[in-house]
Amino acid sequence: SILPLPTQPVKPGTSTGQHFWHATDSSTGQPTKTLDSYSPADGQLIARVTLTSRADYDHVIETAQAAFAEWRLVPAPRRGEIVRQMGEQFRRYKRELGTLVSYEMGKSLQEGLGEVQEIIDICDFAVGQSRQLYGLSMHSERPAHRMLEQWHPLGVVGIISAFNFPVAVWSWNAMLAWVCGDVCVWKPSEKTLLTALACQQIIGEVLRNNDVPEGVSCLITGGRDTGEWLARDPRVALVSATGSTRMGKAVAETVAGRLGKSLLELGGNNAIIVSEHADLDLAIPAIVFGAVGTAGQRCTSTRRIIVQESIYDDVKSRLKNAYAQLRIGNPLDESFHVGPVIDQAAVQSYELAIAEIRTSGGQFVVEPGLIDGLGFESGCYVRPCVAEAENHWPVVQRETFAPILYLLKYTTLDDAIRQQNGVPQGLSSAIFTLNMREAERFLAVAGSDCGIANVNIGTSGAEIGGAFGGEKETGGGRESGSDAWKAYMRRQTNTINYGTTMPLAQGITFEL
Ligand code: UN1
Repeated sequence: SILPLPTQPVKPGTSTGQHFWHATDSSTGQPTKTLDSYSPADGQLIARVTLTSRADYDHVIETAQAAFAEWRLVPAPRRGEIVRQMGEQFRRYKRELGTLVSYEMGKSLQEGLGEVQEIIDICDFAVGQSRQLYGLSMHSERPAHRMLEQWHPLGVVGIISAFNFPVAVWSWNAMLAWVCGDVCVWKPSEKTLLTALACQQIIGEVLRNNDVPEGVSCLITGGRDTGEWLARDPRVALVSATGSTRMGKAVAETVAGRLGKSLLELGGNNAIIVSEHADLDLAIPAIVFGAVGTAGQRCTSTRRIIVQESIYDDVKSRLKNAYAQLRIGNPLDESFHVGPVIDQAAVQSYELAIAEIRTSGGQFVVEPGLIDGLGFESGCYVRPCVAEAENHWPVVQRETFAPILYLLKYTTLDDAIRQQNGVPQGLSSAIFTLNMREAERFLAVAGSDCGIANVNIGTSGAEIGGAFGGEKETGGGRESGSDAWKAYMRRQTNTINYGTTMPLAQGITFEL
């Protein structure tokens, strides 16, 4: 069920919600600002959330710093046990949270549930990781010396997350950061505040039951300014930011200006190469899910398909048929495949891109348009569309967060790979082929330049076990599985002399 509408403004705070519940700004005595959350599904106001003032922000960071001094001393496997209990909580509330994600963000209920499953999966992963924060040991060049490396936590980790995965991306960061011994300050997208508050509530019980110090899990709310506070703040050791390339560049520059660490997950412009050796019965559903899933608002959404010329017309007509079967409507109703985009601004950027495709000379294979009438009153429902385009067009080169798929043609595989790589972004990519040589060339050094490269599956829907992220304007960060945990820790190299002499490295002699 959907959480009831708040009768009182909902206010953010730290993990147990004991702090920062005042109705006035503590420094100025002025009433605090609030932000409204509307569902794009039906246009309803679903929450009114107090924004974090600068004074409250400073209090949050101080609380987080104090919590870090204690939390880092808790043995990592014990921290993992607490994350395990959080995973249990998310299992318990999967339906409720998945429903809220779907209602507040607009993705289909199936995808909302899938997002909560990603949280559960990363919790399980992090529990195991908590016993595997391995450092290497080395052989010293000096006698009676030992060398090793250890991984220590960083401190306060700032997490800036986007509306499109309002809870999963937070959990990739937070669950790993916690087992690593860090404390987290989360600034969710201002478009999906209620799901963020729900996550704090869901884990709050675990934090209280385990006497976790206040400040290990903090939530701050606000827009760009609030994100900038994190980026500028030398008390924040790592800023992990997910969102647009524009936002990421601003964060990266600011954080680099104080020589802080940043971890960036920015835009994608993901393509699928469809070879003449493809099994189209696999390729078509993968393309359609990749392009219309989350209404084209995943950073991994399929935005371009690059099709071998001999099968181009066949793929085009199959896509036309597949799109004709798409049902668009309220995301909570499981008979629909596609829900709304997040808000009116997203509708505008969809319309802008459509106009630009037309002026560039693009032909629509599946027509775009806004949907209105009964059930579509929010004004956020758009038709997923497919346009024949050329890779170099500016509109194709940029990431429009909407269900628009560009159809491109290729002759040779080299040409296909050139087009696939020929965009500023480098997140996800795929090839559909049953030809082993083609698949291997795509994955090889001169193949895809993306952080994710798949064979016979689509560009979206990565599993949490792999490192997630991409190159070029995608920002270079890696989150989630593999050894992504290292980004949340600092490496310390130790050399220990257990002998009775003081030899120097590199054979240098120094006698007194
Ligand atoms: C994102 O869009 O920011 O691979 C994350 C996927 C999801 C995560 C997407 N597991 O599509």
